Amino acid sequence: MKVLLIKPNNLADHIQPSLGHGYLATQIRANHDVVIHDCIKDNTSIEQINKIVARHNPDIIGIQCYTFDTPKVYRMFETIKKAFPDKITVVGGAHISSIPIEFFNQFQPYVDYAFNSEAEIGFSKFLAALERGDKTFPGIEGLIWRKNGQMVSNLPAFVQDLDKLGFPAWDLMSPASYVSVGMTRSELLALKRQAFLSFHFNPKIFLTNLLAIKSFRHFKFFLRRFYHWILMRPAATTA
Ligand code: B12
Repeated sequence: MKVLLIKPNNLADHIQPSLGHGYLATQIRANHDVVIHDCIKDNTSIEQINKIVARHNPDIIGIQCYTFDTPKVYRMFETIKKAFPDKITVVGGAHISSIPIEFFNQFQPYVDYAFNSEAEIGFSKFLAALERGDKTFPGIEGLIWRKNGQMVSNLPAFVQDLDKLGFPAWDLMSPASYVSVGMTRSELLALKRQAFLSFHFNPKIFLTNLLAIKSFRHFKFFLRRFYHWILMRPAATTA
């Protein structure tokens, strides 16, 4: 089966490969084709998502969802399902792990399946069951689905020996491609620190930061740091 894992676009100032997708890909790639698409890195809008789906033509589309992603992810699934009703849609991530049933309910009718909590164990079994045409999903850890109109939620399983998981599938996420958006981890940390210091103490550093801006996205990131600093400032002055 072909699986497309998507990280939704969002305003977070962390632009990094998704560890969750990387670990999932490692578990399933021996038996399935896997593509990981990061909408943050590639700046993919909701309107553009069907082009990505059409380009890769997967059987299954999985989207990672944090709570603050929820409205966007809902619209992404809606857009995809309306254009590709036969494709299987799956959601996972921190939000669904915190309120699994409510969230699955909220995403009807555009999401077919969801995973509660860690999915390394359950997701591989789920794909194997789909391949066999077995829709009873016996004992598939963490799976949430509808059975005869009723919602069914399996208990999640947690990996005991993390070393057995191997490494995330870095080659499918191409960490080097993240450099072009100006957000390596070291740059991010350096920028955070410099931005914080510059607004506090030194207009020269502020200017240096401004001059170092490489792209419009970098500029927007810089503005967000400034905004965060404004939010932090009252607490910092009272401390
Ligand atoms: C490390 C980390 C980060 C790293 C990201 C690491 C990465 N590149 O993936 C950094 C520092 C970049 C980060 C940033 C942010 N984070 Co963070 N982060 C974490 C932390 C500590 C661990 C997450 C992790 O990597 N776990 C290991 C991986 C393997 O697990 P996972 O990503 O959850 O994926 C598993 C399952 O969720 C599931 N799954 C995930 N996606 C999918 C998709 C499908 C289809 C399926 C089937 C399953 C599935 O299977 C995966 C494998 O088991 C968690 C806290 C926690 N203990 O979980 C917070 C956490 C996830 N972060 C959180 C937040 C809020 C953020 C930010 C929004 C912060 C900010 N203000 O900017 C940003 C958003 C970044 C973004 N780009 O979207 C919140 C999310 C809360 C929520 N309810 O949604 C958490 C839970 C912390 C908290 N308690 O508040 N984060």
